[in-house]
Amino acid sequence: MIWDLFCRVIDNYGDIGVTWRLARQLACEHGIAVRLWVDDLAAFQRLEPGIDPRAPRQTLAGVDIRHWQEPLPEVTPGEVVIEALACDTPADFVTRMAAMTPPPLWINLEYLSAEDWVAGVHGLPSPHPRLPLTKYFFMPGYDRHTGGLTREAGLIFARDAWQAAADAQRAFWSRFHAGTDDDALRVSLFCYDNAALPGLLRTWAGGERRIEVVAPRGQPTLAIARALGLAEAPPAGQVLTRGALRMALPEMLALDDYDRLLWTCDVNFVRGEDSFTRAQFAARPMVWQAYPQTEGAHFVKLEAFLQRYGLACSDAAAAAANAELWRAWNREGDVAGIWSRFLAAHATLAHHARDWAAYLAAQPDLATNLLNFHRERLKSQIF
Ligand code: TRH
Repeated sequence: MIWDLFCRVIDNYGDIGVTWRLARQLACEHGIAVRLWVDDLAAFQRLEPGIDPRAPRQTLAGVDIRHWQEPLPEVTPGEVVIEALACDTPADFVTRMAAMTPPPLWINLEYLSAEDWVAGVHGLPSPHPRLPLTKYFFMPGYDRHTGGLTREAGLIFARDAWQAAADAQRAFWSRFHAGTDDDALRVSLFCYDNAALPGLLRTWAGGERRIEVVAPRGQPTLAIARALGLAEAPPAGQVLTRGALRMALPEMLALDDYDRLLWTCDVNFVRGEDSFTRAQFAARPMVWQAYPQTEGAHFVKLEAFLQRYGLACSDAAAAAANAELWRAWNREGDVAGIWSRFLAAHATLAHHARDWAAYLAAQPDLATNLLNFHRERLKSQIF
């Protein structure tokens, strides 16, 4: 059985991060022959150093990876065709799909949101205006009425083993902070350019507790360097020290190392979709910056998640401190006083983060839900 996955990198890394995780899991855990079409192999290589950005075709982790350039080669579409994150399947491929009997199951894998309407749209059919084809909305989400979240079979076990192995964590952390202080607060920082950043760094530098930060290079690196008084970003590997703050700005980590980073930290600043999801499974307090959208649509997404996350928290004061920091961070306001309230609630928030990860892990994952969706359609012969 072949599945075709299409991924267009619109910007940043979430598109390929989400799609690659799913492709890899379908191939490795479910034995599916996955053909992954990606338009930007250079972006892919940042997350997976094993990728050759010049190769039109290569295999990694059992996935047949194709550089998406049109016209596509003359291949017969697979049994399932997924357009990830609402990218459009190429028109000639769609024509080929319509000529098959039965046609492939065609899925539009949408962006993740905690909003209530998501469950109502999940699984809905959208008939093609001209061809005998139907596309189905597949909505990732946070409850059993949605498509769920990507979660590899060994993820929770690997996280727990890592979080129990203090030596492995220390060795890993020493890659960024040589001579690490075991009492320091470990923080990962991955965000968009954010006007609240200089204030946050000042707060950290002026605080009583030593803070060791790892901020993989990307959009905010220059802003971080400037906030710390430099004209340019320092070479990767250099650690900047200001008061209680030690800031490492390494190259972007490979995808699996990024998980280890999240599992190691006391607080994870994450953004977009995939790092946010992984931080939830890391079961540590986190601060999310939603992908900025026009007309403030991201604030709606923020509130929808905060609502679910807050309701699940048994300590209202801790949930409020968390929400206050997330709101200020997303609205790019002053976070100085708010950070200390968040930190004061850290132990409770750490408990809550564990409970939340366990709640998510008790639900079927996205790949399993996709397979079940396909199986149901095979049984009923409805495509
Ligand atoms: O890069 P992003 O901002 O991606 C965004 C969002 O997905 C957004 O919803 C979408 O509309 C837009 O892309 C097009 O943030 P995100 O989703 O967290 O993706 C980052 C990926 O990079 C994720 O898969 C984790 C990975 N990553 C690493 O592999 N190594 C690293 O060092 C870091 C910081 C991230």
